[in-house]
Amino acid sequence: MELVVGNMTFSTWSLRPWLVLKRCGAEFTVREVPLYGPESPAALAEASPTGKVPVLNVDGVTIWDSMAICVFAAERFPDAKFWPADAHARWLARSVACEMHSGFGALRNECGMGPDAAGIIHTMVGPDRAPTPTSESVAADVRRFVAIVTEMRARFGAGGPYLFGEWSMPDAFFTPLATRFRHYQIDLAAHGDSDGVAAKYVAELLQQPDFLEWAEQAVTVRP
Ligand SMILES: N[C@@H](CCC(=O)N[C@@H](CS)C(=O)NCC(=O)O)C(=O)O
Repeated sequence: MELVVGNMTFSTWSLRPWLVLKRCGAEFTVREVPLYGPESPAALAEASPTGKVPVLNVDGVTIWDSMAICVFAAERFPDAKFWPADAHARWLARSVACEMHSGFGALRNECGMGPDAAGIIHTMVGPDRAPTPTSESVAADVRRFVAIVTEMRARFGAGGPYLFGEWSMPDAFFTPLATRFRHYQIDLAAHGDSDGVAAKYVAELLQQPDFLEWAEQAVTVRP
């Protein structure tokens, strides 16, 4: 299996399937296609039917889209238990992962990773940006994140430190978001996280051994 990713320092979509494949112990190689360079359009067109990464090359098939790759991994590696065993938790875990996949647009757009209009490159692996005031749309996204974490941790979090207790698919989808909170120094307490549950969860995501491995590879491969 080959996972084709964007720049590991800032390709948030690429991080998710990488975390999932690491988690299940799959053997896979990684090929990094540099984004935003003069050579990028041709390299992306060669690597991916959509011109976007990540894609996974497996059994002669190219799977595109991070969600499709994660669903493939859950199917191919059922012992990894990427979705919670409890049915209610599982339905909600899917809702959370899908909401992250298709939503949180203000956070994505206004707290972006990669080069911004001024040429500053924002990365998932530091250094952090000076805190800046958040727009109302970003604040709404942050409040929504805090609400999800508060509810799911209270209902399903007893078995471990992750969103549904033990590590599951939503944790892969929220890890890039955790890096945005860190990089843009967004204070979750100012967005409804009065008891610190969401901040604790974010810290947990940022210290996952697999994420730390990604971060180390990211700066080694492309400082
Ligand atoms: N929904 C897609 C989004 C993929 C995506 O936007 N990838 C970015 C890199 S993080 C990309 O390939 N950008 C290149 C471009 O748009 O030219 C997924 O989940 O895989």
